[in-house]
Amino acid sequence: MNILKHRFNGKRAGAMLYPKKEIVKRYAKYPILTADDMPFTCSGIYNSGVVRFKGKYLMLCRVESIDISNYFIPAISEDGYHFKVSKKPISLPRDEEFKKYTEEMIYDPRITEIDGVYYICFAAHSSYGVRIGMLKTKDFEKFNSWGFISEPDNRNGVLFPEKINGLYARLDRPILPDDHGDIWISYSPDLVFWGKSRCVFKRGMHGHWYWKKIGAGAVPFKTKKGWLEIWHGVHVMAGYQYVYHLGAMLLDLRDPAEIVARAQAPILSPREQYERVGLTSNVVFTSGAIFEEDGEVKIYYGGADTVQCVATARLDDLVQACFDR
Ligand code: BMA
Repeated sequence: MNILKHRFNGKRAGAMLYPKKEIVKRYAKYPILTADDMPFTCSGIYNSGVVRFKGKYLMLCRVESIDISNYFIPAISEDGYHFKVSKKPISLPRDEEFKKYTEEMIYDPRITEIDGVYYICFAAHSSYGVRIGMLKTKDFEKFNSWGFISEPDNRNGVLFPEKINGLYARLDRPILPDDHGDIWISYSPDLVFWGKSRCVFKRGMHGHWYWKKIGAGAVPFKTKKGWLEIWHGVHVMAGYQYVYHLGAMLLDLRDPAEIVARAQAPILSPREQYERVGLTSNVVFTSGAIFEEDGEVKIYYGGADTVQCVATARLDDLVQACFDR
């Protein structure tokens, strides 16, 4: 008992038994894209952004080449499962500001469509720290830099698909001196100037599955019960092994800094070999989901920082999971 108490740091062990029902189902139990599908030699395909585009599924794959350079490569699919990958990465803006703040790497693209314009928030690493950069495109051929919408250090930027109370809104994660942080929200009248920042969700206490790191994942989806956000939470095994899970929560429709309800357990955790073993072991990490009209949700996620996967769920089940106790 003492050992359990220590391990869970006061959390009552065995407080809840979860039913065997699996609400998120992996597609065919195999990644949908791997390094082999890419047009050049690369070490892995990570967490890709995805959006509907001209009636198809458009994925912006985050790919790391063997010299550890990062690229965004578009891929198109008719059904959301079989993707045809472009022959080359997108051409990135060449202006000095863009080069300066992305000199080390770009990653985790999240695509939000607002009025026919696609905004891609991504993490930009440079010697100045990590910031949230934003690209803008209408056709996924020409990409303009929107500039950098955060100071260092901040990432996991995700733009809401519509204005809330007359302002654009985004989730992000300012990074604290301990190298981690919490999920925040900020607002903007023009996507340039951001403020009214509030903390949405803090990391759990030691022993929770999200005690080490948390961050927004997919673009929030509006439901009757709130904005559904699929996010990631991390705990640490054996003192050093990070384990990335996916969670679900509902944010208030009019004041998304308030959590309406949150699933207590992860909705997806590393289980399959390709989620457990890779460039970074034990990672499921989402940067995008597609909400189908029939209530199915396709959750796209990177497995072990090496392969691109998809899993499906019913929207109703995800919402219900937020309320289950
Ligand atoms: C996060 C991001 C993700 C990555 C994950 C696991 O901090 O960098 O791109 O998938 O770590 O390594």
